[in-house]
Amino acid sequence: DLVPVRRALLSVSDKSGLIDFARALAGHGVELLSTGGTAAAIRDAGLDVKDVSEVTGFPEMMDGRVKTLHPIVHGGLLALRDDEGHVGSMNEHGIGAIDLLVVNLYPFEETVAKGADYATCIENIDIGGPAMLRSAAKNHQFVNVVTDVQDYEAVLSEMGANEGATSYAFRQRLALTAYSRTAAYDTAVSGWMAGALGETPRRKSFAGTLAQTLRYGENPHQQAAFYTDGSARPGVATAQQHQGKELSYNNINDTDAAFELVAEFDPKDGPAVAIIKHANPCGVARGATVAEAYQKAFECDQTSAFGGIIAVNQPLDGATADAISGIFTEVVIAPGADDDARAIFAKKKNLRLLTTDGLPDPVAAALTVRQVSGGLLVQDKDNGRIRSGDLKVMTKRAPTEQELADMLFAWRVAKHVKSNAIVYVKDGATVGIGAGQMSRVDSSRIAARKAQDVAELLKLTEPRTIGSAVASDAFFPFADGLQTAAEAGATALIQPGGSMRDDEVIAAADELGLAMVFTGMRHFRH
Ligand code: 93A
Repeated sequence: DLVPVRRALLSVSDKSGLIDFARALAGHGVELLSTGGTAAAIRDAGLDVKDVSEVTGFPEMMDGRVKTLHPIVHGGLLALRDDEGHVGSMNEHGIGAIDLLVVNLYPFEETVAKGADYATCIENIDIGGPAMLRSAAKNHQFVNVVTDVQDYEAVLSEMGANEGATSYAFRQRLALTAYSRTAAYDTAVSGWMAGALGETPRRKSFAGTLAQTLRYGENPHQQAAFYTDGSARPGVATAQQHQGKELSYNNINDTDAAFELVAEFDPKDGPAVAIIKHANPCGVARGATVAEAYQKAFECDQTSAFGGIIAVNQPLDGATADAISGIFTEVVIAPGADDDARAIFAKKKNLRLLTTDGLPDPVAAALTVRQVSGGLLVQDKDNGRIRSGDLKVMTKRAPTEQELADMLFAWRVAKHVKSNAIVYVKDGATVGIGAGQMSRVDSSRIAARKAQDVAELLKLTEPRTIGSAVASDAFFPFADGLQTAAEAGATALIQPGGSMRDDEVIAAADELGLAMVFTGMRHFRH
């Protein structure tokens, strides 16, 4: 199954490593064919190379849109060398076999990431390149296809070990790489197009581009990797890391949760900070300054905040960096950091600082995917938003303005807390969060208990749940969850409503003098 490499076609946008590779191929006596820019680079290096246009008898035309789309090229890639009919066609039409194809594509993903305009993105959709990759990969019985610059070395060592030939198994692996690349490329194009049209990507497959092989997964015995989907949205995938070791699987997951949550708070309405542990918030707050917002978020549950992940909705300054440096923090992510903040964090070697060009858009259309045995569950991302006008007051007492503001704040946070989620908020800061319990009343109790612990720790005269607003991600099936909240001192309650026993729950709220509103929308997060 060894096939000698005699003739190669090279057409690459990323020209790194090209000359060394071409020179080594020439050293094996391989004839080189190439397209415009690639041929020029090879020729400049003093190597012999033939232009594809000379071979096809057609010039490159239409601004390069048509340069390799020709039967002489595709016939040379696709012909079965051991088939009489195929060989006959080659002879009849003057088609020479191409044994090695070296192609990397127009940098579509990079063009999108740079924020290029629509026409520029379109022009950077490579057509001829993927067509050749697919032809060569299909014919891997005879043809070698290389699309990853990292594989140049492997090709040379394979040829070196086999007197200029390659094995079938080797060509199979190259073909797999090529098809993975064309699949990811088309995924990037369709994802971009869906974004440009404001639609949800209609993807059947969620193949991404390998961005990073991770040291391990959720646990050290699990292997893991991070794939990007080609969308250029601000977030953990596109963030710039300034310092510290590589992010881990859990870091990436938690950083994403933190940044998505804090993005719920428009920077125009003032600074907000979220602290995340195990993908759940342990403190979220607004403040007059970023530093104040951090302090308030931290005080929600300073025990849990240790080793947490912090997300901010505005650029970091020195005062905030100083405050954050008080305890061990894994990751800080923000849409920018000034020189003071950078200098202060630079002294914290283990802290990873990530900055982005903006915030995630909490109401953008997107898909979420989860794997189950035998399949994938796909749904629209929860980008539901409730405004004060959507709320229905269900109790005799209407909420005060402060209660209303705190309810809406609690509701936005609750969307990012694992169900059953209960969130107490007072004066624009969470003061108790209950997450991930199998019963709603337990979440309510845990949140109140946390607030009690904090009151003791901070030596407050009373827990801050007194006079707080409380949000529940789904309806209270019974009055007991609400009674627990009232016992903790909550005076206002926001929940979807829709329980069979809503009447009972409303009556209990009235009896306790609570103000309760229904959102009509649920925020399960399982
Ligand atoms: O515009 S194209 O889709 N039309 C083609 O026929 C074609 N053939 C190769 N782009 C095409 N290519 C791409 O050109 C290759 O995939 C490669 O990325 C690039 C190399 O161009 P040059 O050799 O001129 O630098």
